[in-house]
Amino acid sequence: MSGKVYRWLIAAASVVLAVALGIFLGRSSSGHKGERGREGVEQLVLSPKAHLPSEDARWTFAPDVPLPIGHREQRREIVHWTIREAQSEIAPGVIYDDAWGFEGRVPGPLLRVRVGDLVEVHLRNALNSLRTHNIDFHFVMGPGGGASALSVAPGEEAVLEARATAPGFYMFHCATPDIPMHIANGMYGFVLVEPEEGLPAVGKELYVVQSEIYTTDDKPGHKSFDMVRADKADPQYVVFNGSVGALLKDQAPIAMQNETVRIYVGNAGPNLISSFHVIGQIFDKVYREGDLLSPPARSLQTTLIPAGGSAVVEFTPPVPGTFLLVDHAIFRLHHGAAGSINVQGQENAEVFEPKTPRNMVPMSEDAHLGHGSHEMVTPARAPFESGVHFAMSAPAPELKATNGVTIKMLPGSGIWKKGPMQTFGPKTVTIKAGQSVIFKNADIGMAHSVFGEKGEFASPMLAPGATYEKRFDQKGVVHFQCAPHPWMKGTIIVK
Ligand SMILES: [Cu+2]
Repeated sequence: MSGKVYRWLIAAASVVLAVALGIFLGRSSSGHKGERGREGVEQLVLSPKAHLPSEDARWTFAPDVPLPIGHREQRREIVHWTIREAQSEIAPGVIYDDAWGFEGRVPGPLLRVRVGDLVEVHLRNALNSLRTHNIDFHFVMGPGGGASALSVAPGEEAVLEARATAPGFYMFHCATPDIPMHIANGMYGFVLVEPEEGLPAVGKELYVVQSEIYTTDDKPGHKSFDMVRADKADPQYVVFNGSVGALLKDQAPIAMQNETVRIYVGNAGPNLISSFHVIGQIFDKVYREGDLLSPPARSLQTTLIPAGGSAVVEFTPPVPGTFLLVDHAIFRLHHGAAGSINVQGQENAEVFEPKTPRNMVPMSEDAHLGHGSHEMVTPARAPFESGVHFAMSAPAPELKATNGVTIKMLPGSGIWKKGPMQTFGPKTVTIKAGQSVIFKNADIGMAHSVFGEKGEFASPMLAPGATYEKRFDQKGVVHFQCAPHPWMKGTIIVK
């Protein structure tokens, strides 16, 4: 056989082999798709749009969750939302001037529909908005999740019809350039698409969204968006439901002992991944990443929630108490990442029994957050549980510095509450140029810091008992505050 013929035969054989392989792969991939595909989804038979009964969709603001739907026929669910650019109180006394929100709220609404429903969204942008906005719905199978179809200039309205083709707990957000900025400023919400048979009934459902806020300092008490910090993923605040303390104290949701609590947890980001944990609980079930089709994970302590994603967690508290929601990337506590749930019921010593009188329990490292950092332990144990430990004590006599005055962080400063509260004591001091101020952390079990609001100075984090001294040589007025607790403010007058 000549070399030429030989090469021809090889080429012909290759073609035959490739065709055969292609047929084989084609068959096996179509067979594969038929067996698995989008399991539980591909069987979905869509009722024609024209025949669907219409109704106003059910949606709520956090932390509330719309009532369950359960098994029913497919429907047309009608939503009317308006986007508003507004201000929002992101921490007590701190107003954020770039709060843009669906229905003027951060986080935006939780919409609840059933798989197979047709969602008819009417999106309006308020006339006094300064920017165009839109929505990218993660539950929508279509270009941009509907973003360009729903793009609305100030005063405009747009309408989109989109089918909920798969169950899950989905984020939606504005996707107008600069997209990260629009998300960082609060333009997000969630859609719960129930499976055909609904979800098992539980005692309490909650809607919680974690997010970061990147702020620059403007006028006193006012902050606006800081692109430099956002680009570096260096948030001033990490919060649940839009602001520091949105789920604390009298705003903490109430649940009942032995009744299952289900939390739909969204992570709007825009940068951070959440290590979501509830202190003093084990999750019975976690629908990881909002996957409502696969069997849920069981007995988890902490679950990861991607930025732009979600999880659905359930736990059944056997004893009463206050239970903290945290991101267990735990330094985010310093930035506001804490919420709580108050569980009511009877003590059950078979499950949990403190053997030492609580007021005398030291801040031990075997407490739930055993990271050896006392300020971490405190919020979990004392202030939220009883309120006793932080009963305001009379300020001790001033410590006299040799050449200056002392300002103390008073007990209870780190726990925000409505009404008058102790923070710095005294709040205002007058000194002579060249004198020092000694800041002493006199709080119990909680770290604080202090910095000049115009960047005049900044202390490190001060553990309880620690002091920080700063000399002031220039005449003038210096406003200062605590970094993790922005409601702690004071003034130094240098004469
Ligand atoms: Cu926007």
